[in-house]
Amino acid sequence: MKVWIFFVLLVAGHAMAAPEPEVGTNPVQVEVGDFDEAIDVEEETVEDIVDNPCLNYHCKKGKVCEVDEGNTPMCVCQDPSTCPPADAEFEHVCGTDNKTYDSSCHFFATKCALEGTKKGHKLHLDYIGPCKYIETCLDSELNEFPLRMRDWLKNVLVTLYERDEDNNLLTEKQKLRVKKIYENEKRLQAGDHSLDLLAHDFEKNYNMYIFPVHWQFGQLDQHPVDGYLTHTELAPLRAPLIPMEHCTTRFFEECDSDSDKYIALEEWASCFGLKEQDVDKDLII
Ligand SMILES: *[C@@H]1O[C@H](CO)[C@@H](O)[C@H](O)[C@H]1NC(C)=O
Ligand SMILES: [Ca+2]
Ligand SMILES: [Ca+2]
Repeated sequence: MKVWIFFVLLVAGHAMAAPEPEVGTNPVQVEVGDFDEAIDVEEETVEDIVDNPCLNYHCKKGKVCEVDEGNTPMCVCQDPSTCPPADAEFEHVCGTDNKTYDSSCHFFATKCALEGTKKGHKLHLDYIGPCKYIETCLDSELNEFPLRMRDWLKNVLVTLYERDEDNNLLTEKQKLRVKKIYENEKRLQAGDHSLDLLAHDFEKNYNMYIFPVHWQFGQLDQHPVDGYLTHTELAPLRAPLIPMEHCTTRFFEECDSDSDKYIALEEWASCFGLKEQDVDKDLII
């Protein structure tokens, strides 16, 4: 799972900017773990002493394991100064406080220190890269966003399908679904299409977009798998996109139409233009 959000991220850089998905050249190489406040991604190293109580003791992002006087492991906030220094600008991240942090490690360590405070609760990783001025998203531009995003999701899936040979990027069930899209001769090939053409294609080939929209939701709905996306779950998609697509924030904000801070599958499907009767949680396979 991790590998594949990673893959999608690599594709993300190009996708919406240039519709031909390409892999491997995007500097935004952020693993999904970088956004995960809920689960730990620390790996054990061979040198770890066997009876180190911190071995296999998992702490969430921003915390590290330490033992207390009774040799009991516990998670404590990481001192940001112990984070590996960032060697490039693309490692910087921008917080929802519009402050640039050297790396996601620095961000989560800082957030941890604010735990329990209102400020800490509100602070999230907003996007990848240093904070910058992001243009206001106009209503007319907001409507363009799902047009390009849908087309992009479809192209990402087709690309994954084409490269799947031995990589197992898609499950067998997913492959069956994508195969139908891939083999459909009416499919709009990836390219730099006008918004009119994208809108026209969505109308004409509506069915080809149903699965990609569900698929992306399933990719993100992981912690926990409950049919709702939290801010953290949405981050792997949202964070690399914001610096390139200035409507990203507004789009996902408005997608939460009942403003409960979660994007339910129904809300997600509806903001991508799917009809209510086509929302099907069994498509998340
Ligand atoms: C966030 O910070 C950037 C860079 O410092 C600045 O250009 C931008 O205007 C700020 N945005 C907001 C909403 O304050
Ligand atoms: Ca969830
Ligand atoms: Ca909601």
